[in-house]
Amino acid sequence: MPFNSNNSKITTTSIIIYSVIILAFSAIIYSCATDPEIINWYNPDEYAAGGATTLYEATSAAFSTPAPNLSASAFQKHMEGDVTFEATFVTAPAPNNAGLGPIFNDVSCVNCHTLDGRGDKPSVFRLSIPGTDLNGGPNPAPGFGGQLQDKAVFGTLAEGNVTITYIEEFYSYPDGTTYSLLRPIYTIDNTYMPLPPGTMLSVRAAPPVFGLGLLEAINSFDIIASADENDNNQDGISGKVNFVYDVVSGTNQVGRFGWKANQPHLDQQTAGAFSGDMGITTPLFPQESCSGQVQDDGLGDDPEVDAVFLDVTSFYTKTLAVPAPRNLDNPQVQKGKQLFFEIGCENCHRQKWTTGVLADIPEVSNQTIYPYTDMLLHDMGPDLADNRPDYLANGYEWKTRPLWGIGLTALANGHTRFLHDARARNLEEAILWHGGEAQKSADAFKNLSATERANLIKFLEAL
Ligand code: HEC
Ligand code: HEC
Ligand SMILES: [Ca+2]
Ligand SMILES: [Ca+2]
Ligand SMILES: [Ca+2]
Repeated sequence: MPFNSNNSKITTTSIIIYSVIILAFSAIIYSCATDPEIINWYNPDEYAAGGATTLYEATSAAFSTPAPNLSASAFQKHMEGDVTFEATFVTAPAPNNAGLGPIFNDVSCVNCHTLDGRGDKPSVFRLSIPGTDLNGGPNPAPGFGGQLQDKAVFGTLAEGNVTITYIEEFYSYPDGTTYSLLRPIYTIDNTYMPLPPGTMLSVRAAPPVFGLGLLEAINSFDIIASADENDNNQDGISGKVNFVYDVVSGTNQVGRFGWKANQPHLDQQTAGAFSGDMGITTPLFPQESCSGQVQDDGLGDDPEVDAVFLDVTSFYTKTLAVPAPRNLDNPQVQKGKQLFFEIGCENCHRQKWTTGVLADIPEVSNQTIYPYTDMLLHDMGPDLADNRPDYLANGYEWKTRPLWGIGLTALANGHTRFLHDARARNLEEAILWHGGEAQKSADAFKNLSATERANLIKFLEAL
């Protein structure tokens, strides 16, 4: 039927009618939302936290299981990546996995990413001096580069090591309940040559590596659209996109991975780990991390692992299953979830996204997911600050961590250390360290009753 003015009039009228109906419904929903007795915070859809990649078994393998929807060939590739992720590298010459070092932080991916989950202590020590490199990234410290390698192969010196001292500080909630936090103090010792003046240090623990293909599949435009750098909506939250150098395209792209969103995609994150953390050259980073320094052996460096090895390792991190939440129908969990929204946690830990298309991986494409991150940088205040800029992230800013699977950390990783440097001994301490843009939210948490705080933690433990 052709369009005519009469037709559009009908359309206008029906829009008005629909609007009235929608308004009426909204009013009903709103009145429910304000009544804690009536509202139901249970939505069974949320069990599928990773869409079709979700794993519905809460076991110690919760972080290290292939996505159940992988095709036969994708599964095969994933299993090859499982082997390379666990491969222990050794000094060359050797028949397999040779090329470790000359300087490094650890010998395999899995040694830091325990069971594909998180480390219980810092394992990577980023360094830089004021200024930026040619691409706007951290300015390498002369003689040390962008990272302090605290281990070395025979005949080479480690660049130094980081000593951690914790000071226990005691506080109390407004209701009188006491708690303590461990404030870390970092010192760089035993450097193989003097550190350049003004060297800045950022200490980081290994985050979990499941669900990351989904996060890579989120459309850049959606992330950019959700930023609010100047806090135009005046909610006190000014999420900001990091734009970081992409060695594949030679352009700056949306940063997604690392505690400061300093890596644009998993291929580069993985190649960066081989290079910086293990001293393994790849086609993406064909030079040793100590290239140009006094300990550079001057060898051509091959690369030590080829494009296929790199690709399957990266693919592995793109295709691990996301563990499903548990007990979402529990009344205390529902109350905790309501509080999570009410005191503003969800303003940063954004519950829901729909992924776009990740080339060649339909399994993570077009999925509805519940990662609880906005993928953006936030000022987290002076207590969490590392005072070391990383591309557009300043010394106070960190990327909102995804919270999916976080309740399984004890079961799957055998510890409950959280935050970028693993200083928090449990979920409660992780919240209590929040400052800056999250100060209001953290204060609201402190002002809850003990039962409400416990319910909020129960909700996190259900994720
Ligand atoms: C020495 C310890 C260590 C080793 C070895 C290591 N990693 Fe990591 N990994 C880390 C740390 C620490 C971070 C956070 C880095 C940052 O914030 O800049 C990280 C971050 C990551 C991330 C980003 C996760 C996220 O949610 O943002 C991925 C993916 C990853 N590593 C994969 C690997 C792979 C693959 C290997 C082996 C090639 C590897 N890692 C080796 C410690 C390590
Ligand atoms: C302003 C944004 C913001 C708000 C609001 C916020 N968070 Fe966070 N959250 C972050 C960032 C950024 C990190 C990572 C900080 C770091 O590691 O130094 C984080 C880390 C966490 C962690 C540790 C995650 C991990 O992987 O180690 C937990 C748990 C957490 N937040 C829970 C909460 C809860 C509960 C609330 C509400 C009381 C909340 N957050 C409010 C931004 C926010
Ligand atoms: Ca090497
Ligand atoms: Ca170095
Ligand atoms: Ca805002």
